[in-house]
Amino acid sequence: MGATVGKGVSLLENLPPNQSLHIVMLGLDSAGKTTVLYRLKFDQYLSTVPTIGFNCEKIKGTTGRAKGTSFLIWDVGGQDKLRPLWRSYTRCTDGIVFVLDSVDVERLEEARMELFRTARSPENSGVPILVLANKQDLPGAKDPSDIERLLGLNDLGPNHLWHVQPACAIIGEGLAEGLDALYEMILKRKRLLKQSKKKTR
Ligand code: G3D
Ligand code: MG
Repeated sequence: MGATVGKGVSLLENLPPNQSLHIVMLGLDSAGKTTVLYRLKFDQYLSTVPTIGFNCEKIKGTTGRAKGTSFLIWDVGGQDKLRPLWRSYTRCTDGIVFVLDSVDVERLEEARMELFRTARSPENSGVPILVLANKQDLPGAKDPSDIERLLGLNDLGPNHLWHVQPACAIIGEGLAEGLDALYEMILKRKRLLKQSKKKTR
């Protein structure tokens, strides 16, 4: 069966079985993105410095249906002067991880704006979003239902699948589950794309 890669065909549908899924990790500076990346990669806490540019690691899922699946995760610097770069990293991604500091209520609105800017850009249309509600170990951390409401995730509309996962990156809690939830959303999107293609045939 010679599949032709035509215009409008998603990258995902043509992905060979053992190739990595491309994931980009975004979020404001100091939300915990780099901590998440190295916790997933080395299963240990590594102290971080603010990321200038990006870090990239290949990670294997350890739980659920994502077990054994490879994810190539890009951790892009979150300082405001670096955010215009996000656009170039979010082309052709299979999923977005948006890391949030669950105690930083002062910057929640800023985080919401960046999340929506990313979600609404045409190249990210329909890309599933995992919101990692990080730093759940700290007193005053907002729980997932508060975060869902405060970020106004329902306003993302039916175009995006999303999920809020509580996490603590320094000990690694919630990270494998979050990756599995993202994988499930990626599979679901793939199914939906297939169905809608059949309908238009
Ligand atoms: P960034 O890559 O999103 O900019 P970093 O964020 O991974 O560099 O983390 C920023 C700070 O948050 C680091 O502390 C890191 O240890 C801390 N952090 C990350 N995840 C958690 C968490 O789950 N709980 C708590 N309590 N802290 C976390 P420092 O002190 O090095 O700036
Ligand atoms: Mg960083």
